[in-house]
Amino acid sequence: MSAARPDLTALALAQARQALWLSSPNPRVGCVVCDPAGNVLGQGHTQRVGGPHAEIMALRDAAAKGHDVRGATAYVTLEPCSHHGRTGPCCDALVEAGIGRVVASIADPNPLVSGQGFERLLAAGIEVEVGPGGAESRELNLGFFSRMVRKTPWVRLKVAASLDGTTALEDGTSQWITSEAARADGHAWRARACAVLTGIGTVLEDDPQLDVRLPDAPRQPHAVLVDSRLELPLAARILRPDRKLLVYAAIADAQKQAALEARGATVILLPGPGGKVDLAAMLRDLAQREVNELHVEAGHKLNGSLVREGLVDEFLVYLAPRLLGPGRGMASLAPLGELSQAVQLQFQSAEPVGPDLRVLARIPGR
Ligand code: AOF
Ligand code: ZN
Repeated sequence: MSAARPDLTALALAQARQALWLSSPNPRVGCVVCDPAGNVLGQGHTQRVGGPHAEIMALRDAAAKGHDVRGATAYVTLEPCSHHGRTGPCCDALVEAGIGRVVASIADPNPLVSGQGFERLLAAGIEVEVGPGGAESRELNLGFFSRMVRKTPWVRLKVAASLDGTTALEDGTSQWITSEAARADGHAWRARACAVLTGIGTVLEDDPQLDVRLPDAPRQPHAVLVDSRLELPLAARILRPDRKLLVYAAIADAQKQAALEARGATVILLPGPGGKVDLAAMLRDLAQREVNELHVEAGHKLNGSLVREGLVDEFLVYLAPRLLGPGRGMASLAPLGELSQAVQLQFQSAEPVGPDLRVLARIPGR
């Protein structure tokens, strides 16, 4: 067996990245089919949910170019699927096409597939190698892996703050702390999420739309609202006929629920302690609704609850080069008795975005 070529794995990963805004809740997968000499015959990536997977796109691309793929190698960034989901099994398509060898980055964590895809390929006499590009593929699909393995979405909390950590003035004024460039970058992070979450406090104060306003965004993430007492005004901009809105409440109000549902929203009752929504249960429910990456843009109170309950995996923080002095922080936490009680994070990256800085930090081990 010849060694897997890093350049072809890199090409398959580049294909997978093209599905970043497109394929959710399906994973972002890329596939490159090449001849034994390494010449690329076809390539492709996962399409919209319900559409073809990466392998099918690559095989179609090769066919459209008139290439014979018998005996060819397929580089694919996830284990080819073996199940009948919304589409047919990619394994069967690879076998039928006469592919001789598969280099896969990582096993599919979906229990319907995991391991069985490789077994089916091996049973058909196809050579299988697993591993090249595995870490990159997992990172690109951290929401999909989280939903499949932990049964909860990957939770990314976005805030815009001054350099001294203030996210809003005492009266709630927060528009606009960071630059236009940082706001556009924030939209790109919304675009990759399956859903954008906020709280009723933010809706009543700012009336946000929480959609993606970028010209080339192929789909809109769902909107999710934590609204314990169902206070959402029927005229709120988050409530739109063309977009899915999930409202999590703690207290039943049949009349209000009916009014919201008549406008297309889905109301879910998940009461927790203190008349508030059970946030951990909400995340489990969102995972069941196929939410991989959850993008949180909320106020300091809901942020604080999510952080205190250990439900945030990653912080996406835009820092503006200005000082605002005392005001609201990123997340209201109880005062610490000692430093050892701090929420410990690990920096992933820090990059300039226009005049601002974008900092990514993770809870270690997530
Ligand atoms: C692949 N290649 O490009 C992707 C895969 O409902 P379906 O038929 O679209 O199947 C969705 C499942 O297929 C998904 O949960 C994951 O296990 C796998 N995704 N598999 O071979 C791909 N996107
Ligand atoms: Zn597939």
